[in-house]
Amino acid sequence: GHVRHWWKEAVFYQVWPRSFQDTNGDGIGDIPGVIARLDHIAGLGVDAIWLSPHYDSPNVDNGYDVRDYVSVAAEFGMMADFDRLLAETKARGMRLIVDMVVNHSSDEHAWFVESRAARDSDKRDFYVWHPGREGGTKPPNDWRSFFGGSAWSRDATTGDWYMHLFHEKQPDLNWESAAAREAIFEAMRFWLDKGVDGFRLDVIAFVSKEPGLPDYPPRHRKAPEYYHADGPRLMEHLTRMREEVYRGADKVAVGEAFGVTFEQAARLVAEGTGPLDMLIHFDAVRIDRAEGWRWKPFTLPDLKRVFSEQERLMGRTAWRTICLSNHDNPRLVSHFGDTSTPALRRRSAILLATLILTLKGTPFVYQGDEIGMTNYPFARIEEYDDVEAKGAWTDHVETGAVAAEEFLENMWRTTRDHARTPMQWDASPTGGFTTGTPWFHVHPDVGVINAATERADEGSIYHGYRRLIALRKATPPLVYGDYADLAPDDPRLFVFERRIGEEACLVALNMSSEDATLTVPERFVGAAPLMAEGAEPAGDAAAPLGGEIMLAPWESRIWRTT
Ligand code: TEU
Ligand code: CA
Repeated sequence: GHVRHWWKEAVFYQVWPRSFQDTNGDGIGDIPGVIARLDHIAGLGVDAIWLSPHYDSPNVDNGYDVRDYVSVAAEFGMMADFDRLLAETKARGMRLIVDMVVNHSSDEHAWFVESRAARDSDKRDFYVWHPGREGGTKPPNDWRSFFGGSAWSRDATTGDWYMHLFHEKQPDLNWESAAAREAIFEAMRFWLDKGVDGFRLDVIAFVSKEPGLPDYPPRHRKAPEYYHADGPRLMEHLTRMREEVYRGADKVAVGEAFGVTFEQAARLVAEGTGPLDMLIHFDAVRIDRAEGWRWKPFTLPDLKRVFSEQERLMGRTAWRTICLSNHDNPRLVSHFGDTSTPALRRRSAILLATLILTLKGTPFVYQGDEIGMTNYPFARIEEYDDVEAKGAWTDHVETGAVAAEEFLENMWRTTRDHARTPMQWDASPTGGFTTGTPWFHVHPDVGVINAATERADEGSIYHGYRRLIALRKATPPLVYGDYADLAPDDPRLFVFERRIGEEACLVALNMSSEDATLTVPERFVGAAPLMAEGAEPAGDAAAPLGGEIMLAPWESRIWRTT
């Protein structure tokens, strides 16, 4: 079985500080705001917080462009505020991990300012510089930025080109340089020395670039993330990071695994030997994604197959996360649930909570999903904030390749901006997020969907999360149990078991808007109900399990062998 670790048993809650809670009326969430809302987070029973970037940044990519790795953004507060956040988090029995964005920095980072100044600058090799093709006028290769355009920009000072897999204001750091690596590691040690419990490592699989910087191999043109995530020195760089930064401490390293296959993941997080502890996978959350911003339909069997494949390839030798929403993806209930009526929204949100808290892996809850926040009704491109949305618009609509209407339909389904509207704390027009003008649109449904309403109602989504988190903690098979899908082809039901020897749980979720019949596997006949949400009639839920049972639309149930 799996070796026990705190981070395998923990439930994480992600805070995206810009939109969490403002305390000084400037319309921007801040660290004192996170502190003010710690009881909301702790009230769920979560164990750890992942704080999205809190560093000084020009905010081209909302903090994922770091100007100074050992600072706190002025708009978020001061270092003393961060220290207080850490202390107050620990005082509530929770841990805190911070986001490290070290595949790239901001172009305004002092390292890059120095690097670009001259070819013989001391920091030249901190970044990836290359002369252009065709007399320097064309980029060194055909790599694309994930935010649109080429992955290379020509710098006027020397005429050389620098690489940026994201925005041109996010130059890629050169992990081939020992001095650059050491500078990165020093910044990481600064936060560990303060007492943070580890890192979420942004696009960490991209740090090893293909030597010689060739054009994309043809098979990788459509999804270059798989190419960038498979550089030849990735394992070496991460192993060195583990040794020099973590130094054996029981702190967690959560890698973001954009472009990492399950086979590769099994090596990166191999129990006991992998340089990382777990990875945030994209296979499920991007199940409905064609390339980039394009949406494509999916079926429930497609989604279920992801988790079976993961069990097959990562099985008992590598740990994983369950992350079906974050600041880069649509709202959980809009994405995978049913928002057609308030009752179905509530029921399907609780079903999705059940799913992420009972699948195998460490669950990540994203701010606002615990109160059932939904996608924002973006209509025009001007209403978006995200650099990714704007870059895609430039590449596809402004070039005439795609009609505006088609683009906007797809973008609405896939945009990261859904996750970035302010937290809805109460029913007031700014949702209690700020007393000033919010930096980004407050969702028009704030009068109905907000934390105050949720906390006052025992049957709410918030309390559903709270009960499920408690249930998970009290039920070992839900943490360490093996995973098996019991009805992989069923188009409506997601039915799986979690098992440690004779001790097992059966989870049955009706992920459809129609009734569905569950044929109870022999070994679960007589099992005791642990949880029932949305059962009709409610009385049914208390009976021991047997024969066939009917699940109402978006009903979720859990049983345990006795
Ligand atoms: O995101 C990784 C990433 O590349 C995708 O998740 C991204 O959302 C995009 O859709 C790719 O098409 C991480 C951060 O989570 C994200 O917020 C940053 O913008 C990105 O890295 C760059 O730092
Ligand atoms: Ca503020």
